[in-house]
Amino acid sequence: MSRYKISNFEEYFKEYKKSIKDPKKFWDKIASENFTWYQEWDKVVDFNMAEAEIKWFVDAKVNITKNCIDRHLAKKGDKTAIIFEPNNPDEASQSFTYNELHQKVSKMANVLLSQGIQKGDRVCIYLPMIPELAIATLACARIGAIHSVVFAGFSASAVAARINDSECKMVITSDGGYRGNKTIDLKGIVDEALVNCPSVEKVLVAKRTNTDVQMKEGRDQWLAPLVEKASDNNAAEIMDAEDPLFILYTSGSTGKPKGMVHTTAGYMVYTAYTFQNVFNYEENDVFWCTADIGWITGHSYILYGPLLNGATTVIFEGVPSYPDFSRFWEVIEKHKVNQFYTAPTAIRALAKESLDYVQKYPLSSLKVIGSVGEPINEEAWHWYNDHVGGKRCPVVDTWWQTETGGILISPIPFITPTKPTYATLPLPGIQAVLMDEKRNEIEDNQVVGSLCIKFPWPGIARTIWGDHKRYKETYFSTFPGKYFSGDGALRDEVGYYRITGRVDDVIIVSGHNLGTAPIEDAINEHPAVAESAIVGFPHDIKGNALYGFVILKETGEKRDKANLAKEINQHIADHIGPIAKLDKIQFVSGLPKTRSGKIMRRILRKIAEGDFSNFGDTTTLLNPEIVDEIKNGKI
Ligand code: 7RM
Repeated sequence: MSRYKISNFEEYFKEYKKSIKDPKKFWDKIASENFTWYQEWDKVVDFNMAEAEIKWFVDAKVNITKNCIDRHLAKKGDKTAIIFEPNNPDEASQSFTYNELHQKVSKMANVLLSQGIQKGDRVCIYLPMIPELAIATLACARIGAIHSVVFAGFSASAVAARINDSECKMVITSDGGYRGNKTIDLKGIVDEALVNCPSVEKVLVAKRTNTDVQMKEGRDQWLAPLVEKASDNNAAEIMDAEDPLFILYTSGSTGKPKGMVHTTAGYMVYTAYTFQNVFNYEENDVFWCTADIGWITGHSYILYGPLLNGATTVIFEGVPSYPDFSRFWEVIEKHKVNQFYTAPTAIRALAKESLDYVQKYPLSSLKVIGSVGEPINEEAWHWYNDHVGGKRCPVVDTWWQTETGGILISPIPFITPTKPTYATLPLPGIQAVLMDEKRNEIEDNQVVGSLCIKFPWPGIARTIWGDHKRYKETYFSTFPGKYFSGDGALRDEVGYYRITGRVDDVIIVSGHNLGTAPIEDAINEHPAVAESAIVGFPHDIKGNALYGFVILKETGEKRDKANLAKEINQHIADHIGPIAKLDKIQFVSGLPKTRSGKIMRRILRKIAEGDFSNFGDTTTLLNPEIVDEIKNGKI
């Protein structure tokens, strides 16, 4: 499974050129050499970007779980597939070999079939980060049911909206879940959601917390007895390459959540290829991605990417701050993790705490460390590189989206020289371009443009469930013929990309187009600052002015705020230029964040504008209480 591995920088350029010159040939070779197919394709790709119609490996037949599991059994049936690390460090961790995973997924697949689930049916999975989550997800894929995993932190109304949008027939949940020192009543939330979900016929309930829950007669069943009775013999369903594999909802800043649909073969090929190359996975390595399987990062790089490569992948139930801020480092040490993949929001939160937490652990098993989800600011990058990676592990700053299925822009470790705040170069097969407002391709360096991809890649989502028109309008209409990511980026003189934030968040000050990330980066460089977010607000002369929300480190808390504000502005003037100075600076104790850790700038913008009337959909906020604090402190 390492036939598609890139081994030096020259080879990267060679592969990249080949992939652009003849994408069909490039993906054809990767797909045919590295997977098990029931039947190969007639055509590698068929597409019409204007209509947002994309098909890969046309007419091929495949089952992704055959490739994730069965294919490895002959040679590595006894290798550990999954390590489960519980929320509470006093509870024993568990591990499952590929043989055991095969048995569990087969049994679960038979349970689903016996409960009337058929190919094409939608199954909502609302589980904490326990082994059953991985097993249920793979079991759906095995029988061709479309999984819709909903992050187990969402509220009843958010769950109901997602279930109804895709008319799920079944919900798989648990009695409860642990997260840090909290216990979450998942079954209660499901019961509340299902009052308004007519499509759901059955609910299967895993046991985790042993909480007393209500079981609705005729609808709800405990999972364990069903699994126990089920046969472990399951012939995987033969799927068409373009049969939907899953739906995953992404909130976006406006409108109802979009059910992104990923299909079988393209997603399989793309996640496997990118996992291998971006993390330089080597046999016997232990890979840990700290995301939740409820997000695309978990789908692609906890489950599918690692398992397709026969890797050992860690499923972590807990949070970075429980029982204390050393938990990540303790788990790395305990399981001798080799590749570690997390988000800037976690890195910044941990960097705020005492260095003792991280320095207690040698972390010498680490080889590659990754970042995803937001732009990683320079200070956080260095902290991660110095204190976690010990300056020996390449930092892979990976840019991608729910819609892209897998990583599109990232360094290849030990090959691409890294540069803080730059996601660096597009992976082979990815034709990235920057577009200006006049819809022309930008050739210059250091100009913010809209980041687009001008040729399809196998992992791209194919549609929005039930709303192809919205899919086409959102991603393929702004720049006709191209996929528009919604993100802004800069390109340097060697062609490295730096993501500057969502283009909706770009602020034009006196005619200058400044991304949010580079300015926040400069603010965060101030020694007293832990984190920041900037937004624009209307200004008579400049058009827009900048409003900064700043979280201080403990040292900063003790200082005179007026002086600090001056220093921060001086800092910005020195690092970017006086043009980027903030008109207003408000010190806050936190920033409104989505449950996946991204700053919700939309709310900050409203506050900066003094418009407290309607903050839009705030159900995906992790910390709604912070909104009032910020509102009340507005300057
Ligand atoms: C994987 C994921 C997608 C949005 C995307 C960006 C932002 C993600 C980076 C990043 C700068 C990165 N999927 N984003 N990775 N920005 N550098 N390395 O996060 O659908 O939940 O979010 O996240 O704005 O469009 S997502």
